[in-house]
Amino acid sequence: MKIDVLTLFPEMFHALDHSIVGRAKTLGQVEMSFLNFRDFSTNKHHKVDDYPYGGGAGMLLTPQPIFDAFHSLEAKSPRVILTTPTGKPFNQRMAEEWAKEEHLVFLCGHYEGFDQRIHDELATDEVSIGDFVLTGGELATMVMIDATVRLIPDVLGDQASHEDDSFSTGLLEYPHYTRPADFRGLTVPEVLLSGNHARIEAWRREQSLERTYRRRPDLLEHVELTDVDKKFLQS
Ligand code: 6GU
Repeated sequence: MKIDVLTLFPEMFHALDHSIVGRAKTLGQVEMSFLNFRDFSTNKHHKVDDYPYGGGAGMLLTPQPIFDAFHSLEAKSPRVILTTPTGKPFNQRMAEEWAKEEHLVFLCGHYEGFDQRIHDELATDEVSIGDFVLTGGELATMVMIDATVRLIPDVLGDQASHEDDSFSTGLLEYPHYTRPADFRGLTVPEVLLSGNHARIEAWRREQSLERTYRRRPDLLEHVELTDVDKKFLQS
């Protein structure tokens, strides 16, 4: 996969040189480039923003530097993701779809956002990472790159490790425990030590259901519940 990021702060993206995304870069499973669109400004002071027509607070990113930076990319038919708090909320489904793409381009917003012509002419997707306002789209872009790259086949060593992820099943994940079985009197639920795989599976399903019911009841609307699930939730 190729990922191009248009940003005023390319240095921020060194965070992606670490951990699983860093390894994917080293192994050549994903290739990333970070382009500072300020370098494309034809303004003598390299200005990239201007006042909004009609008045109002704040400055807007002006079209010229972003259009020219975008058109400098070798982009056949990329998905172009514009970061904005007014976008569609990012979720695991989108990460799964994006992980299948050959080329992603991220446009990182700043100030009060982009001139609308950038949205209209360049973006294929307008995305937010949640109901809060960030100072810029860089951290949001890193969040989305991380969530997407780990789903590229072979990036996670053990393929099974994301099939059970929270949200992949539609429910939140159940609690996990590792050794020791007794840590300073804090013990692991007995069922997990039982070796009884049917009991363990049933316990995990119940824990997922209960956690989802308490923390994210909105998710339960979209999950196929078995009769056993429904009986448990009514208990
Ligand atoms: Cl994608 N950008 C900005 N600036 N703020 C956000 C966001 C994105 N998602 C949530 N808040």
